[in-house]
Amino acid sequence: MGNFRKNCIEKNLLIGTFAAIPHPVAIEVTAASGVDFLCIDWEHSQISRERIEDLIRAADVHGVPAMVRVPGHTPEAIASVLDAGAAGVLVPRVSTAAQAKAAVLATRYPPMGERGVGPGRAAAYGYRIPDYLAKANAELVLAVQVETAEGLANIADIAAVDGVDVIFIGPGDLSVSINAIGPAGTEKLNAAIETIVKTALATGRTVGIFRPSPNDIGTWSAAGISFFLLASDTMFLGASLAGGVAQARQQ
Ligand code: 3PY
Repeated sequence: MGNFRKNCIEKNLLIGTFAAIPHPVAIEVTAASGVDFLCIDWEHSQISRERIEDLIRAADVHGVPAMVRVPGHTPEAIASVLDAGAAGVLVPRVSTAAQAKAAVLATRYPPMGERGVGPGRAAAYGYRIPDYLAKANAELVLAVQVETAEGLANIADIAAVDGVDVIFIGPGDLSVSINAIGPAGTEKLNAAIETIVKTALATGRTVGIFRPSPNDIGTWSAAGISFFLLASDTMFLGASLAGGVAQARQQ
């Protein structure tokens, strides 16, 4: 099993960030920061499929596993980024066990799943297909994103689906979906997150979450979350630059 999936499954602390800037330079800067992994955000950025392959290539140069958040549930999108060499996929808006099962089928080769065999970058463009087939099911990470009221209600069934490695919580969408927005909704949102964490951990799953800042990683880590996506390259760039400009103006 590859180290990235092993670390996920063993619930070792993993700190990553979303990559939303469509250029390999941003990946190189991110990779040099000490992150354990990164997640190229195909769902919420202008990154194209062609560019994804270049971004994964840049992450590979630095030995940082690069997974991809796909824009939906289609097996074609999932297979496409895995063929490009992604270390795993994050599938958004998974709200039922059937959707989680479909994500497993799209991610894993038979007999675990139904992923089609393609001569992509992951398999040295075709001439290392047998090598890749031998290790892909064991090494690729499948994270499903639970971020709706329906997903919260179905969390026990979603977490019970074999082949899902990480239950990943999207607090932003979840807060909107359960009407727990802003400071007034914090208690309700945290209670929902705790329900997801406890239920997923009880079935042995690893739990992940998006956090916009590092301030409360310790709190959620103590609650059992081990897989963190901390903001994004664009968020870090904006916050750091805004802080620097503000500091410069004070002098
Ligand atoms: C959420 O918080 O809902 C997310 O999708 C984070 O990217």
